[in-house]
Order: sequence, then C-alpha cells, then structure tokens
Amino acid sequence: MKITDLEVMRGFIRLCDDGFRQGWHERNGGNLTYRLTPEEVDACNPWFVQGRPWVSMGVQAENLAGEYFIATGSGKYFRNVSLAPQDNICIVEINAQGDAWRIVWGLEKGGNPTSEFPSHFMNHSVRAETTGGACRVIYHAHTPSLIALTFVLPLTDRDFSRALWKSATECPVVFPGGVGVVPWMVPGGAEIALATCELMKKYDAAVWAHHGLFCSGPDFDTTFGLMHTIEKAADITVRALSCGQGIRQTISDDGLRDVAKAFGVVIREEFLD
Ligand code: 2HA
Ligand code: ZN
Repeated sequence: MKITDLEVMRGFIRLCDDGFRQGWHERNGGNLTYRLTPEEVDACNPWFVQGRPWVSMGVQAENLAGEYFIATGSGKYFRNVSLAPQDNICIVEINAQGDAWRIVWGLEKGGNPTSEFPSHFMNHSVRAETTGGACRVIYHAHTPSLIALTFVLPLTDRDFSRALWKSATECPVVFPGGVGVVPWMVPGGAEIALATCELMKKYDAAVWAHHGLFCSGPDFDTTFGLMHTIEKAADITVRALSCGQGIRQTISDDGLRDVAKAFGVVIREEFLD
C-alpha cells in the first residue's frame, strides 16, 4: 500500500491527467488544490514527515487554520503527475494562525506548492464559508477557447455568463449562477488572489482575462465537469463566431428561464433581459 493508492490521491492524480489530455496544461500551466477531510488526513498520516519549516503565505484565513491540502507543485508539469506523483505534488499543513504552510508529504526532489497557492488558499476560504464547508477543490487551467473569448467579448460577468449560457442548452443547468471575470492582472500575487476571492463570494467559477479559468467545487468530478462544460461552451461560441456570419439565432432569455425551471435550478435573473 502506498499513499498514492488512497482514493483521494487517485482522484487528484486522475484530474491532473484528464486536464493535461484536454490540452489545458501546456508546460507547467495550471494548478490544483484539494482540502482533505479529517478522515483523509488520518488515512494519509502514516506517510507524513514531521518538522519541515513553516513558510509564510502573505495572506491569512482563520477558517483554514490547521487544514491540510493536496497541491500541485510550483513549476511542475501536469503531464508528469501520474508518472511520479511524489515529485510533482505535495500535501501541506496550514498553521494555527492560518497564514503559513509546511510540506508534510511529496515534492521529494524539492520544490514548493503552486505559485498560485495564495489565490487557491483565499478562494478555499471564501468558498468554504459560502458553501458551509462543502467546497474542497480549486482548479485553475489554461482553457484555450475561453481565453480566446477574453479578446473579443466585453470583460464583464454579465457578458460572459450570457454568452456561455446561450452556447449550449445544458449550460444554465451546470452553472446557473454564471461566471465572474477578473481583468488582466499579474498572476501569482495577493492582488489577483483578492480580486478572484471577491468574485468567488458570488460565483463558483472566475475567468482570468487572457490567462484561464478558476473553478471550485465539492469534489473532483463536479469541479472538472464545471471546467469542461465552461470550456466547451466557449469553444462552441468561438466556432459559431468563426463562421463569419455573426450569431443569427440563439437561446432566448425566456428559454434560459424555462430550462432553469425545468431542471430546478435558480438562474441569476439580474443577467437576463
Ligand atoms: O504556471 O498557471 O497561473 C502556473 C500557472 C500560473
Ligand atoms: Zn495560470
């Protein structure tokens, strides 16, 4: 038995592989974090190393004090995760103040958790709060069609939510709350972390202009599914616009209301005409 045989580790590794195969993780692009349940921490505990130094994050969240996260490594490639998980991902423990991490497993050849760890951490804090603790996954990917749309659509929550909802009938069912949009910013720092957090209070997905997408969810399937659905919606929009005739017909706003009603979800009415 290895730590990577545990179901939660297999789920994390499988998502990395699936994302790479979708073409969302060129080079070291993208990152993934998962907040372990207490039972999962107990199951992983026999493999933990003690006494590594605490590393301050520059951000703080009291509601994540003492939590444990699985995280992809900074500069590591998603395509290598399944081949050598112990060298490309890690488990970190958060200190009692909620402002520093230390590695308890993984990155055996050295390294740190993802450069976007402050963004992930603050998003986990907000999403855990908004979902009563249900949210466990934050996933960032470089989804090409969605990135393409950030060059041609107005960078507003409303414009992106409407375009994506209308691109395929299932979309308003999968993300009835819509998506938020962060304007272009330097990645990796506190500013983009805080801007994303503001949006994550309202949405479970946030577009980063000219960069990619952040998704959150309770488990790997739901979170990967959200990323996949949003990117596919963007791809359909790009294909339709690429035909060069503009959009001749689309799903009406009342059509979106009807789908939401039929599937028992609450669509964000403020974005509908
Ligand atoms: O390279 O995706 O946003 C990792 C990233 C930074
Ligand atoms: Zn990125």
